[in-house]
Amino acid sequence: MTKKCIGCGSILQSDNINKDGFVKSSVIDKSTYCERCFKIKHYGEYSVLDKKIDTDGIIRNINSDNISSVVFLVDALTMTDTIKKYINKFKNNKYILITKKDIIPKSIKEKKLIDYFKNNIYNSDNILCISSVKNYNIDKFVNMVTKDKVRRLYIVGFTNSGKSTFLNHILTSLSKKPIITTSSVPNTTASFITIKLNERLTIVDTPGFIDDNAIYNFVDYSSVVKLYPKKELRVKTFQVRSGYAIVVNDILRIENISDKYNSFSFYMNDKLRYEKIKSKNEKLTILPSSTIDITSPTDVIINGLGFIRVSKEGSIKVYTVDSRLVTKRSSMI
Ligand SMILES: Nc1nc2c(ncn2[C@@H]2O[C@H](COP(=O)(O)OP(=O)(O)OP(=O)(O)O)[C@@H](O)[C@H]2O)c(=O)[nH]1
Ligand SMILES: [Mg+2]
Repeated sequence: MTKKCIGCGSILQSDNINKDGFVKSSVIDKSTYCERCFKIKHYGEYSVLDKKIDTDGIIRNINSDNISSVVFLVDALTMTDTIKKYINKFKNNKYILITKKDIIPKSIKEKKLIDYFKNNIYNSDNILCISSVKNYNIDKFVNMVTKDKVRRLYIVGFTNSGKSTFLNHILTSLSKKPIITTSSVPNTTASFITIKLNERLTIVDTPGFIDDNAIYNFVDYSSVVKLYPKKELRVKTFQVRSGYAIVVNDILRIENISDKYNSFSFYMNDKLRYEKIKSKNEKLTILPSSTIDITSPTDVIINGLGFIRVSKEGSIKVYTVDSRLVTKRSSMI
């Protein structure tokens, strides 16, 4: 009989060490986790899944389950337009959860995030902000789906949006064990993980979608972990005169190339190294760049890092590891 890893959903196997679900044949009978999950859980090792996630297959599968609802999780720090396309692929009854509220500065109120989402990404009455880490609004959401008599709920969304962490917190709140593996590298969950919460409600965790334009495609995984904020971030604001730039670690350079001063507020990990330099200093100019014209307050999103609010009109030049990371939206704040 096939047995699944309770941490990531892979079928346990001893044939190929490089494939998902591997455990040594000597321990396969008594194993509940695959080797990769065991390493992540016990040693914090960032082993990466060697399997391409079949996003279309996942969506087809869920859409064919007509008694189901989906809850789409969105990382509050990386809300981009791409999300819209994915949400629209689901035909089921939908809920939206904006996750990781605990890392967003308290000055950005929940209503602001939700209104922004409704007006710019997807309009729905079923949107909540949550934090699994702070146990914020998790019960409210469970009560909502219980009231709506949802029988099967799929947790979907991009990788790292916090799906498995969220399900673990639901399990904990019901005095069950938080068994699912979570990590800050992409593709932690490998396959569907079905958990019957009670006679009425079954929840299914799913593998996250990969965003081709996110930072984890362009830097190594240990950097992904370091770059992302772990706690409520403190906004760093710089007044930047013409001919000056701000450099962040070895990953980002933003230059004011217009003739007036501008103001850059960084909504990203404040523990990174921020440095104001003159534009003639060539630091990081080796990276690909793009020029952005700003006509009204704009958020420049660096997909997977956070965003920079640029408050004044003018042109800026953004250098980072790949130009595909860079998009803009009218400022949320
Ligand atoms: N600060 C904060 N971090 C969170 C929260 N929820 C999840 N995380 C972190 O986000 C990272 C990704 O979490 P996962 O639960 O593994 O994400 P996932 O959506 O299941 O990812 P895949 O399985 O790859 O699709 C981990 O480092 C979590 O600790 C939250 O509410 N607040
Ligand atoms: Mg997961």
